[in-house]
Amino acid sequence: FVIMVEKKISILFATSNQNKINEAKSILGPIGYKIEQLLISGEPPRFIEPKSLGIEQVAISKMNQAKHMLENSNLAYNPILVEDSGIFINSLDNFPGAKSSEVENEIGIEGILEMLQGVEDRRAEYRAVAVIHFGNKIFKSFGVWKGQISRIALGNNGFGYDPIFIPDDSDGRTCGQMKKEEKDNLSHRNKALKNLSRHIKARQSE
Ligand code: ITT
Repeated sequence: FVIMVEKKISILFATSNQNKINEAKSILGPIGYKIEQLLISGEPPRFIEPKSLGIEQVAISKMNQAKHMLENSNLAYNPILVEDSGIFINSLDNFPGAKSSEVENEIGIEGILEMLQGVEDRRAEYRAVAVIHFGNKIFKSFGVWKGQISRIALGNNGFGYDPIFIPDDSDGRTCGQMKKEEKDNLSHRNKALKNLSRHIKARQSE
């Protein structure tokens, strides 16, 4: 008898954030994708990020920069993935948004908790924009994960704002307290990447 082995689609993820790579692997791995970090001379690409324009524009800019870096290289026709994401806090007018990684480095999650001291409205959402260059086309996809900012940081799992983000569609724990698979099944990154995979599948059956 014949065993059909479906070939995995290999995608290069242009990011310097190892957590994003790990999450993309566990989200897309089981549905037929092989995710690898894009390295140029052994280094992840360093992007100039126009943060003031918002995460969608940043993601598009990262894609343009990645394609430019790979021009004339043997990777020029490989599927390339980029992603930009952040946390948007309601009562802070969507701060830190596109600036989430800088703000995390500057004031940390404790700084955010201080800014929200005495604030009743704890609503926040994670957003991700993923862009893929696949088969000479660019596809873009969004993911939103709604939740609340906790009063104290709890749990060490995940990364970034996870210890202070309580998703609305779970049981009241922070993402920092959730198992990796629990977060990866619900997250903004899951929604954005699963959606992209639908674009890819549609493209393949064209
Ligand atoms: P690249 O630009 O190289 O991909 P980066 O970490 O700088 O890596 P972003 O500019 O997209 O990526 O910043 C995303 C930041 O948003 C991230 O550093 C966290 O502070 C926050 N963030 C995004 N998704 C998150 C998640 O799932 N859990 C916790 N924090 C998250």
